[in-house]
Amino acid sequence: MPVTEEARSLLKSAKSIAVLTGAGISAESGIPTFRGAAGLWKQFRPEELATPEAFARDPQTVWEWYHWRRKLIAQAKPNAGHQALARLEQVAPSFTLITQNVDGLHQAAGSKEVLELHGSIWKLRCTQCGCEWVDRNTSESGQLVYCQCGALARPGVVWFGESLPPGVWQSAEQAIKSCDLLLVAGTSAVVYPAAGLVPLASSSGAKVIEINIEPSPMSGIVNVQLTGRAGEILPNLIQESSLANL
Ligand code: BV8
Ligand code: ZN
Repeated sequence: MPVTEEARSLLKSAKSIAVLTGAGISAESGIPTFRGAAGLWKQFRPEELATPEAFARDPQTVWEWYHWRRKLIAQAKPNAGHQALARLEQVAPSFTLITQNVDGLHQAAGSKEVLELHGSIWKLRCTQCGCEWVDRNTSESGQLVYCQCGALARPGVVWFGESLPPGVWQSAEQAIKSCDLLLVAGTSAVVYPAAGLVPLASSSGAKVIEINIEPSPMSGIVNVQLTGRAGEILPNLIQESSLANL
């Protein structure tokens, strides 16, 4: 699907750009999405794994799932979609990247400021003393990890029923309310409150461009729908010619 002239001119005239990404932008890096045909949730059910109750009930199983995902992500490289957004951050007058992903691939592609709404799979948090640290160890055989205080550590991600990190959420909302262009790439837009950022942008007066291989529940309210893979569309959209006036 070619990038339309309308999308190019919206990007060219944008003064403040916000981007919201989901698992679809990492699909071309080999990381399974959650709800697609081969999605992670097909083999598992989120309620059984991505909730504090699941971890309290069976920490070993939940941890083994995250350990399996950490090993997979550790092998993954950022793709052209991640790289195009890192380039856009360099040239846009005002730019905020908001992601639902926990894989860290935007940072690996060179994005400097990334708002991780759902935390990071590379962070661990103590279940008792609240200590949080980066842990990139994927060699162990999925053994549970413990904090220095002796309590069990958990993945530093936001599970269903848990609040998003307050500061991160506020910054994301602020960026959405003040942007004049929102790019939404690779999200099924079914998880809230993250998905609510799309109508919030639109009601705040921004134009919205959706990049997805298929329609989402938000497709009805976006200004431009670019159907195709983010790894192809984003570099095409964010090429020099579109950035002339940025
Ligand atoms: C909360 C953990 C309450 C980390 C995840 C209304 C308001 C508030 C909450 C709710 C609400 N309604 C319901 C809720 C509860 C719940 C929720 O939204 N449930 C849904 C399922 C109905 N929300 C919550 O529980 C949130 N917490 O609000 O707490 C609260 C409030 C105050 C005080 C206390 C409590 C927490 C939500 C976060 C849950 N954690 N993951 C991890 O393990 O990863 S969610 C999970 O889904 C991932 O984080 C992921 O990021 C997220 C969204 O999925 P997507 O990224 O969109 O991925 P998906 O596979 O779904 O779609 C991929 C898309 O890409 C598809 O559209 C596909 O077509 C496209 N695609 C594929 N390939 C490509 C592509 N596009 C382009 N190119 C390609 N190549
Ligand atoms: Zn501790």
